[in-house]
Amino acid sequence: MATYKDYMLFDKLPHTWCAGCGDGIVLQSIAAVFADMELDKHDIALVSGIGCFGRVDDYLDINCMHVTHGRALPAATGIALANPNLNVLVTMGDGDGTTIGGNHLIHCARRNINLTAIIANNYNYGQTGGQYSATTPTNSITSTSPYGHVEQNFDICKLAEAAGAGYVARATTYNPVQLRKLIRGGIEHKGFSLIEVMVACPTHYGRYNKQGEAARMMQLMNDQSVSVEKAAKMTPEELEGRLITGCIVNKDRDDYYTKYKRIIDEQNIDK
Ligand SMILES: Cc1ncc(C[n+]2csc(CCOP(=O)(O)OP(=O)(O)O)c2C)c(N)n1
Ligand code: SF4
Repeated sequence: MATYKDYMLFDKLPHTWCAGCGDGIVLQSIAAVFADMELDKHDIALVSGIGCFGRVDDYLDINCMHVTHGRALPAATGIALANPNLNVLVTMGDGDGTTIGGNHLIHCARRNINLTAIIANNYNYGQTGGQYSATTPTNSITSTSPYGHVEQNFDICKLAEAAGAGYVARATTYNPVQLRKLIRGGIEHKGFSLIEVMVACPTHYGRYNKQGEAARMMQLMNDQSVSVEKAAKMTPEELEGRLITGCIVNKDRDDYYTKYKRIIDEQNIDK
């Protein structure tokens, strides 16, 4: 039986992430899902953008493409449309996926491209020194908001749902068992799927906001978490500041390729 180790490049270790960074937990979870699903390496394509989390592809023994910051989704869209049989994954930080690349995110969801986007949300630009991103919570401190962040932040899951994503889920690195289940659900879903993973960046976000060491940051994210089932019985006021975890949206809608093919077939257009 395959294990996560079969999908890893151990000769590339030790990794470059800081001690306590949550990115490694997500990396291990992705590799474990490949093993759980017994995926053939040739049937997987993973595209990542630039950033700390973007480095996951360095350690995976599968077909990977490392592209420009913010442009992982368009590159992955090309791959998914050229070969609809591939399991296409896209790994991005919150800066990559929702800030510079936010436009691609909403259109990928709207078009329902058959791929799985995994966004590691550490609330800041980790790789470049902890600047604020589109998900940085209001009032929090970053290297570019030393007096407190004035902007309102995106809720990534709500954004994806509003843009039409058929599968939307959130997990934290405190609960890798759930994370694995949700990533698998995303890969099995036909159409655009998005999994937001809350990860600790103790080096920047945690330090600026006095959240303590990585273990405490993970405890904090778990304390903030509330399951989809419990959240359904809570008021908007009670949900203020909470992280809803689990599978938030799961509905079928024809993905782009299927719909396109049907139109071509129905009109008997010469391919
Ligand atoms: C087009 C472009 N703009 C800016 C940068 C500089 N840059 C590299 S990584 C990064 C932010 C990374 O933040 P995020 O995507 O949240 O990932 P993290 O490092 O936090 O995992 C930026 C701004 C770049 N490489 N390319
Ligand atoms: S800077 Fe933050 S996100 Fe980047 S490796 Fe270090 S802890 Fe992780």
